[in-house]
Amino acid sequence: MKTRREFIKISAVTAGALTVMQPVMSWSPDFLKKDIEPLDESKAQRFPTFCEICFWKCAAFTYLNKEGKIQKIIGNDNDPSSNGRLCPRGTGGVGMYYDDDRLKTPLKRVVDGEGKHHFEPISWDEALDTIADNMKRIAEKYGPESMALLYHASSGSYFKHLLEAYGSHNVAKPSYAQCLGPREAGFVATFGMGVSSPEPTDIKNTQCLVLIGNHVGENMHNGYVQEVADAIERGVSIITVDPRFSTIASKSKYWLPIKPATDLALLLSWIHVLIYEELYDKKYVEKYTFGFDELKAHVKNYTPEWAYTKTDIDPKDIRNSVYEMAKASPAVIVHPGRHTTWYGDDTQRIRAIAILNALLGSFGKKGGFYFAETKDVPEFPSPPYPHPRWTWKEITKKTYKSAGTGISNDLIKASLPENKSEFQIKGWLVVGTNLITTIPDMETTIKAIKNLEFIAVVDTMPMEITAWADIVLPECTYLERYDDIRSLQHRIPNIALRMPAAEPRWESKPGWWMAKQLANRLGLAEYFAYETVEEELDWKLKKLDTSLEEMQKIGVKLYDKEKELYLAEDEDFYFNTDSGKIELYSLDLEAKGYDPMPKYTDHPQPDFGFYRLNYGRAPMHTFGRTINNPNLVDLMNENKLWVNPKVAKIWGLQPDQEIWLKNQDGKISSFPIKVRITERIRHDSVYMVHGFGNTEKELTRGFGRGASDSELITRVKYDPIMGGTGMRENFVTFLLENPHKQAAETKKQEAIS
Ligand SMILES: Nc1nc2c(c(=O)[nH]1)N[C@H]1C(S)=C(S)[C@@H](COP(=O)(O)OP(=O)(O)OC[C@H]3O[C@@H](n4cnc5c(=O)[nH]c(N)nc54)[C@H](O)[C@@H]3O)O[C@H]1N2
Ligand SMILES: Nc1nc2c(c(=O)[nH]1)N[C@H]1C(S)=C(S)[C@@H](COP(=O)(O)OP(=O)(O)OC[C@H]3O[C@@H](n4cnc5c(=O)[nH]c(N)nc54)[C@H](O)[C@@H]3O)O[C@H]1N2
Ligand code: SF4
Ligand SMILES: [Mo]
Repeated sequence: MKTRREFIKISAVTAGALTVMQPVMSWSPDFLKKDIEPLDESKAQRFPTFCEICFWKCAAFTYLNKEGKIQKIIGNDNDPSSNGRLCPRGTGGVGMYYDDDRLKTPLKRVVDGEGKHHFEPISWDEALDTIADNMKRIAEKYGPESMALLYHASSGSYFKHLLEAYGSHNVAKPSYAQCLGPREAGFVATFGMGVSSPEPTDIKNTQCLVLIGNHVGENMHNGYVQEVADAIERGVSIITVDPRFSTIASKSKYWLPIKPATDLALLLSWIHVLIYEELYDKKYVEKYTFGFDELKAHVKNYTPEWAYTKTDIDPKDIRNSVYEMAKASPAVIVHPGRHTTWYGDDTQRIRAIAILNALLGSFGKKGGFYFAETKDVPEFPSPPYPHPRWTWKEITKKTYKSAGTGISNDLIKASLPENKSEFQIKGWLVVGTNLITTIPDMETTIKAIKNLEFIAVVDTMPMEITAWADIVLPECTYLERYDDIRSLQHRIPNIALRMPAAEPRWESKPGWWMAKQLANRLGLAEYFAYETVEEELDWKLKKLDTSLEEMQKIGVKLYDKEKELYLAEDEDFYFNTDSGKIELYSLDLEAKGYDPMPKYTDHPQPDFGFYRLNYGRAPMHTFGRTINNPNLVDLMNENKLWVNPKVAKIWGLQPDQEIWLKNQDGKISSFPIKVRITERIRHDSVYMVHGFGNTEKELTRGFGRGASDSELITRVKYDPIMGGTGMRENFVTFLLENPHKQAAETKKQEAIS
């Protein structure tokens, strides 16, 4: 087995890889010391869990020390998602439990005579009664459909059940329209099935991995990083397309520093070369695909020479990189990415990626994409849900015909005062999503909130979103609670249990308990017909050939496979599309009035003196949810702005100089950000890690640290097919003096005169 040090090697670019490179991050020796603090596992008490620091949900055990206090979280060896190893954030999850800035009691917003508000602690009874009363009132006045749930925490599943029992299906997660929605829509249109999570990419067996803006190593999805680290060791050809010299770019055979927003040109030219140089998998294409001739005619003029004029990538590199893929075919993966809401034409970009995989014969083949399996978890018996008069589909599906789930930004729009349609949202339940920084164009989100009749927020921390709540409910952390059973797709079907390792601190409570309490108050008790969550889980686990007692010991259970991982030679296979084949030409998109094949369109580029705002992940943080975590703040406590040396010279910027940013719409960052001068970013862009620049003063470690990309994302490019919010068409310029000081002084002057 690999040591932790080997595992994290991929995140720290080794010295000498390239002289222009600095380590992406230096793995603090302190962190490693903390990590190898002696723990006698044989004596320690341990409780199974799965991690909530990101959505990979690695299974682990929480260990208590001799005093019975939580000391450490260690990966569960039987978990296919983590293979017994956690990423630094997962290990640092303990800090979430010990964070004294946590929400401690239910709170209510109190507005004084001058219109100023503050929060007052209240009892659980008062908090739950207030929420239930408001939900009843909204149901009577407008119908239960006018209540929406926006969630992104595991406990959200209990609230979803509550809302559906109450009569509303207006439920959305930011992981769709702000994240992986375009990828799912693009794969569904091509293969008749989405990608889902964890991505069923057969990296273990691949010979060529193509990453398009997918910055694995900074994006720390655990099992994925492990497989890529192994692939690097095996000498697999990696082709990285990224305007930024990312960690993985430094490990790649080809780094194609693409001009931002032009990926579709590159993808179409790759398709052109595969077809016109007859390098595609002819047998596979003939057997499984539909629309090859149309595709061939469509890409006729998309030559590498044409793509060069769009992408800045040398036609020689375009050809050589696609020859590399063809050589490896079918053991090649053109990775679909995960956060794919970039420029608005994102479903079509992913379509091009899907088409490339089809031409390379990699879908359903060893070293390409495997067929993943998921264990179905039975529902605890409860009455059928009432039939809602309308759902998110009425709001979303007329415009975004291929939307696969509810869309958070559409539910937000349906809450605006200017929405005069019959489909109006009047109240929100928000569970574990910091909507203010998560949904682009925060002013619209705030305007919607101001128009709501009621908003309750369930969170663990005081965050930007909790500041807008009428009622705040403090959830205990994942280390202090049960949650629904984790069932993830994988090579092997598997389930995992989360159970508490400690009592909830202060008055915090688990989400399932809150949902059940609300159900009681709403007359929906029969939907939660168990005394304790242990009873509910045990019932489900017994149907899954195990029990709560057994799962409390093992944490993860693996099941026999029922499906083959790959297509057999010449196997007939029905794809769930209109033609029953892999659609290079999409009949469904055509019928809905969209382009059946992806077309290239130019996107705006920044004006003189402006730079494209690019953002991404850092290995030791997850969005804004970790920026106050004492363990993780130790590793990185602010973000910096990556600026190309040429640009720095024009502006006379020095390393670590603090500057403010102003975007194309005049929006100015609340806080300054330090400059990091590096060749690793193109001259037309700047880059920062998302999640910093928090404006919540109660966060003693997170407040005002670095700058927030979210504040500067005021322009949104909606994907016409599935409604995703393209966020990468925002441009910023630099302010070298504190603009807020100037503004304050002007105000003072005006007051005096
Ligand atoms: N500007 C910008 N916007 C983005 C992105 C970006 O890179 N830049 N990324 C997009 C992507 S890919 C995604 S997936 C989304 C993510 O969007 P979110 O999941 O909303 O992101 P976070 O900022 O982590 O907010 C999580 C919230 O949940 C709370 N929380 C943490 N644990 C728990 C828990 O156990 N229970 C409860 N009740 N609450 C909890 C945290 O305190 C925090 O308030 O953001 C999207 N939006
Ligand atoms: N440590 C850590 N890991 C995480 C997360 C986290 O918060 N922290 N979040 C998880 C989640 S929810 C998600 S969705 C994933 C997201 O992870 P990815 O899917 O990898 O993220 P993206 O934001 O799409 O990719 C960011 C990269 O795209 C590049 N890029 C920007 N513009 C362009 C362009 O026009 N073309 C190309 N080709 N590249 C471009 C940026 O330079 C950057 O390297 O990460 C996951 N993993
Ligand atoms: S990848 Fe890291 S943060 Fe995400 S679930 Fe796994 S251990 Fe937790
Ligand atoms: Mo995401």
